[in-house]
Amino acid sequence: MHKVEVDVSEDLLKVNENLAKEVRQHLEDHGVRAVELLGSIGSGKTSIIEWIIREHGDEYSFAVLAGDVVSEYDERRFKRLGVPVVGLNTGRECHLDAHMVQHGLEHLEEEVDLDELDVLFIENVGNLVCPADFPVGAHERVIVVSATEGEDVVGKHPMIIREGDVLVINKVDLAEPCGVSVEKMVEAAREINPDIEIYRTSVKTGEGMDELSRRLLTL
Ligand SMILES: Nc1nc2c(ncn2[C@@H]2O[C@H](COP(=O)(O)OP(=O)(O)O)[C@@H](O)[C@H]2O)c(=O)[nH]1
Ligand SMILES: [Mg+2]
Repeated sequence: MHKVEVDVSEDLLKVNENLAKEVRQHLEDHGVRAVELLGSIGSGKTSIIEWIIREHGDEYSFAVLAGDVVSEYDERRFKRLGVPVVGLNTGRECHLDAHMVQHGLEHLEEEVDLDELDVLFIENVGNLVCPADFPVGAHERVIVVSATEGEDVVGKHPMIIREGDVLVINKVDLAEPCGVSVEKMVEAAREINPDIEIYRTSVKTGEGMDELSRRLLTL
């Protein structure tokens, strides 16, 4: 069997990396901490952000950049929480890039003064492959997988696991009915990236959510 590997142009990656640094600097100039969530569609990214905003909206000032290929579902969900949100539709692209985030921030700044924000959540497009090479300037890259995706989901996506600061294994309430061992997912992740910090959560039951929030909101 032939294996064909496709390299994304190094120039393109370099341009993105430089823009990501600019985004990060701009956010830091205004004292904003940015947390990016990456993972498959349905893993629970929006639910996790919603939970944190509901629980901590009194203590912190939040805003969201909601990435999606075409739809506005998530943008509407965040709007219902009353936080400033900008939707970023990528069209045919399967990931956000720093350029899009820079534009998103310009729109956000029409709505809110960055100096008044504490935390910016960036929800990337639902995909565990494409975003790996495209940092967007966030302080933390949080990979969200769910127990319902099966034990192999971690081992099948080593590139993104290597890029992550934090791994969330969500929907642990459904691990048993799905016959999935969360511990095997943890082991697979540790093998790929021994430094990644791992949280086991259920947005449904609240399990692990306080610990995760504390970690993500540490300023
Ligand atoms: N049982 C269970 N369902 C969850 C959990 N987290 C999210 N969901 C559900 O999974 C679906 C997809 O969640 P969503 O946050 O939209 O995923 P996203 O595509 O990653 O943003 C929704 O119906 C959520 O209610 C969880 O921990 N347990
Ligand atoms: Mg979502």
